[in-house]
Amino acid sequence: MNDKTVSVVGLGDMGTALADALLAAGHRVTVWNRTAARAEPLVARGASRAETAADAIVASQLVVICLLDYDSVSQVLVPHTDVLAGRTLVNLTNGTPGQAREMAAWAADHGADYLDGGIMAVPPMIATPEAFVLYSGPSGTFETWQPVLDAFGESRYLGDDAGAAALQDLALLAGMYGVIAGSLHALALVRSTGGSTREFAPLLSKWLQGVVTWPLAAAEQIDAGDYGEDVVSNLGMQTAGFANHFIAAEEQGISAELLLPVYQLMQRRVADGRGHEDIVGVIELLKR
Ligand code: FVH
Repeated sequence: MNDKTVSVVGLGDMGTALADALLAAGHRVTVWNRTAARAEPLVARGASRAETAADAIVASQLVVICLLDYDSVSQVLVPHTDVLAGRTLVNLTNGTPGQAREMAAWAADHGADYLDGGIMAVPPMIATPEAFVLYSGPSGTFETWQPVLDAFGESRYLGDDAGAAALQDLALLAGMYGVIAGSLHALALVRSTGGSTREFAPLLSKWLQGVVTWPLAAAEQIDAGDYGEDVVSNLGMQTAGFANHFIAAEEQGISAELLLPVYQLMQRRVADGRGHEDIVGVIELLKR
């Protein structure tokens, strides 16, 4: 075992990128993947292949795990509880806050330190300035391993609640999927005319640049619990205009199903007498 040795368990697109980043940073890297052949390119680039997941865990004090989902993490780790003591597991598999907290408690039961993480990058972005990775778990564990983890991109520590990284990961992805959903509708509408989406896309992109700061002002209102009185571009006006999306979609022969849930919430808020407020107030309907 060596300070500079890191094990990577899971060599899909992301695990491979992580292992490559560690190699590039000068670490000795031991890799394991269920389908052994996926380790071969990394071995050619200098990694050592572990025959079993247990061998990979034993090989390094720091074990980075990047598998498809938490079920696969359990399937890989649970048979090897006897070799976990003294190791630090950094689980970068996408999951929920609850799954992360459960995994952290399970790891502690077996004598392992645990950090959960959310990778905010696609594989080609790993080890570039655009990549950032969210981490949560014990601060001492993060501080110990941050110099190694920085190889993946900017490391952002969110506190000792193991679920914090998964929560913010999912929150950021939700924002992304909202933009994707709206953009898909926009592009479908343009395509329905027989027009070129390629010609339209730069205009859509320019329009969206103006929307990227929207969460900053929205957050101010949410924290204050104040959605304004008789605001400009109020919810009532926006809801009246929103109906045109459905009429236009019908006229153009496309489905408006990506927009329907937002419209229904806007209508409910107006029905609650909040039409004079900002659209941000719709967030109150998302409480359960
Ligand atoms: N790729 C991306 O754009 C995103 C970026 C943000 C973070 N995500 C999350 O990263 C996790 C891994 O994603 P990935 O891109 O590496 O995914 P795949 O290329 O599909 O590789 C999946 C690996 O998981 C292994 N695996 C699946 N099931 C099992 C199992 N039951 N037992 C053991 N290993 C399993 C699979 O092995 P194999 O099929 O090659 O044998 C791959 O190593 C993921 O949470 C993303 O949400 C990526």
